[in-house]
Amino acid sequence: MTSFAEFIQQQLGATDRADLGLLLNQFASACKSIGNAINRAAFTGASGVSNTDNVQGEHQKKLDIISNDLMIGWTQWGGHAAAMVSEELEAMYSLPPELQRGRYLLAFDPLDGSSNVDVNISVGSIFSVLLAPDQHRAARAEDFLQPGTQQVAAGYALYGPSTMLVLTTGQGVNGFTLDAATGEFMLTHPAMSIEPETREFAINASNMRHWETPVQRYIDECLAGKEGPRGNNFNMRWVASMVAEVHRILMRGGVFMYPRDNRDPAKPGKLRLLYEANPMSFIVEQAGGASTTGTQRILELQPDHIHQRVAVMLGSRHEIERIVSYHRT
Ligand code: AHM
Ligand code: MG
Repeated sequence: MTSFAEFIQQQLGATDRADLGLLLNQFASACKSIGNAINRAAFTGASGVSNTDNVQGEHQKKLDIISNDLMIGWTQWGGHAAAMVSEELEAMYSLPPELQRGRYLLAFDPLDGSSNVDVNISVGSIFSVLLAPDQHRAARAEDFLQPGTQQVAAGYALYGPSTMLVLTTGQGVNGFTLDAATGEFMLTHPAMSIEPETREFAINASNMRHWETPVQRYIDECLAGKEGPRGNNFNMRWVASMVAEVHRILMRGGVFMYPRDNRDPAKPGKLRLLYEANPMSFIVEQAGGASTTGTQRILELQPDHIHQRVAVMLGSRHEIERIVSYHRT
């Protein structure tokens, strides 16, 4: 079986992106450490909330902060990172001056789905890698405002019944499972692909009364089942961890939606473009799925803020095409 390090070496070692391979190994180490911190939280006092809020005004969990520190700690020392943006940090993170800088901009959500962490339900980490536009000067926050099509790598770790790392460098999607006996991620899910058809959807239905008409129509038709216009029964799942939902979709198809709604026109959805929607959209598209706001391909959006939010609808291609068509009418 191929290890993550071997796989990366085979994919990037002989290219002009060998340094990206080294950076990706550091992400893998960070994810192992975060998984360990989650596993051991009940013993180490790392469960529960901290006394701080993040930039989104959300209460931080202690594990949010620990995961953020681990992600920065592992990825900053190897000489490949130029700067970082994290869900947990308001401003761009610049590397300490004594550390060597590289050419990659890292954006991450170190602990996604953290409302689930204290109830022992799957959570994850998400990361996106861009190239710094000008490597001769220090990186700036504006450098991160590149469309998702510019990503050179994206991945997530899923801390579930087993710990997995799923990665794309633009050459398909591959999944690795952590072998606890050796501490290595091993290639267990090569060339992952998303079924174009599905009868399973994921949406937080408690927001139903706020949805816009096309989303309401799509879900109504799914719920109408065999007797409705779709002529099929649909199943619903909602983990409230995007990583777990996207992973399920990679494994057996499905649609995940966190749409914008009518509550606050200034708030275009809940999820963040740079470190949630873009990396997940890159992975989903590389696996043959599709990803949209309802009206635009997510990967083509021009970001205007590092913590920008966006509506997200992704998964099985034929269903996403249907949802897009409902937004046109
Ligand atoms: P987080 O990054 O603060 O954990 O928020 C993102 C998460 C996603 O993983 C998940 O899809 C969504 O928020 C769940 O939202 P809700 O609590 O509305 O169900
Ligand atoms: Mg998140």
